[in-house]
Amino acid sequence: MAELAEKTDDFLAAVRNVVGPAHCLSDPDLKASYEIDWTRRFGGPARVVMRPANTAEVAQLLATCNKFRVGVVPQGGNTGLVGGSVPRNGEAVLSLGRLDKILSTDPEVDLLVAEAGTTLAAAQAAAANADCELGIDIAARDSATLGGLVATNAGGMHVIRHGPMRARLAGLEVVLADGTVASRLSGLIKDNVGYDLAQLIAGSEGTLGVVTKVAIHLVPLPRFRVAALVGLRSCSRPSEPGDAVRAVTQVAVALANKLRRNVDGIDAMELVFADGMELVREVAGLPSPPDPGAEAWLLVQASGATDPTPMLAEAIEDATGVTEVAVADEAAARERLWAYRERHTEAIATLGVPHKLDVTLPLGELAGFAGTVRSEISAALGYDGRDCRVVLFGHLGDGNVHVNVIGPGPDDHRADDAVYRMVISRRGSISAEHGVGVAKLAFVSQARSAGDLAVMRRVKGALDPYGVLNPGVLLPAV
Ligand code: 2HG
Ligand code: ZN
Repeated sequence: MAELAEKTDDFLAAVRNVVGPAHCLSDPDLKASYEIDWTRRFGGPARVVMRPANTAEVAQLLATCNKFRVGVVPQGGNTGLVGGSVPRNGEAVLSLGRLDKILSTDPEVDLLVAEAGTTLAAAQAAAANADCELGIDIAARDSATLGGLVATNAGGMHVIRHGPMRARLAGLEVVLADGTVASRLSGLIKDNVGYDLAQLIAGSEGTLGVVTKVAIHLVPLPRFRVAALVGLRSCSRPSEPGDAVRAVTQVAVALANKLRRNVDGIDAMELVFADGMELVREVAGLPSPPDPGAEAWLLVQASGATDPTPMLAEAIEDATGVTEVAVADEAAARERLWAYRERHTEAIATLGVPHKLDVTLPLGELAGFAGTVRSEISAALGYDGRDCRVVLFGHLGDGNVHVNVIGPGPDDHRADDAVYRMVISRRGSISAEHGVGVAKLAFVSQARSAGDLAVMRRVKGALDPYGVLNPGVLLPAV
């Protein structure tokens, strides 16, 4: 015991030596905000919170943690929703918040290079100054950081046009568990010399290294951008609970398919349902949407060098199930339409601690899933499910639906398990864009083949032999 205390003292002294006492937080009040995630479902005590100022300090800190065999949880804006960026049991938190400099923005080669703790909003602003954009956007843009977006391979609103974060990634700098710094930031599109470092790290959730710099491909700022919020009704006569949701989801999927075929430059297609709309309007005090009595709304956005409005209007006009439409081409008006979709997360948080089940379904399975997910959750919870609420919304264009379940306690996995089982049986993915974290560990071995998992474990073992990087995240214990 005395030996352990001595070791801990030595470890803390070594950390203080690297970052200075002001950035080595061990006071419980100062550590508190780093120890719990945004949902309040995940978290635990941190041994210490380390706040390095640059790559060299990150490298020294990781070498120290490796030497003392102390687990490290990298943390950016702490907007993760799967428990992957908060400590579980006495790990050291490595906060990247001070690495927040934009290093270059070059419209000639369409490249932005920034430190990993830069917020997405700051990077977006820098890109806009150069008449470009990043091609990636999420509602948590003001807090979420580039390093976290890479580590989780975040998705968001524009995946259908520009792909997830790994598709935006032009290179990175990463620090390995032993303090080795590996860097590839040239941003060249054709650069085939061996393994792709950036792609290996993207989606590795802090288990292979800590991202310290990120290079992102930019896209030119489009001259025209238009958003339309489309009210939808299915006109079905439901006989079973869930039939109405299934029917209107089918209407939305059919409209999305039509838009995809007939409108150039679609950069988002998002779906919200009547219950979520009502909640968001109440919590955020938003005005009536088009057709306030609609069963669902599709928010579609298109952009390009020519005005996409006529093409969009023509495609929507005679589509089945469309009731009323609001169209906005100017930025502030577009934001007002986006608020109905983007403010779902905060509105749901007012109901309690949500279970956030971020899944993808093949588009042909989406309506069936949406129609039955509530009854499957009720069946899994039995009597305990009587006060449970389920809110669905998401990125319809890529089949990514956010199932939010409010009611079960944080450690009650019955609803989660029921939803993941449904997703696997429908050939979907249990982890669409938020990552696996600790929330989905139990399902990783069903979602990946044995060979696939063996590769992941060997890569992990080679880069982090003592298992200090984000222990307990992504890879289930053997
Ligand atoms: C979004 O699409 C985020 O807004 C959060 O991925 C999803 O709150 C959620 O469930
Ligand atoms: Zn999302």
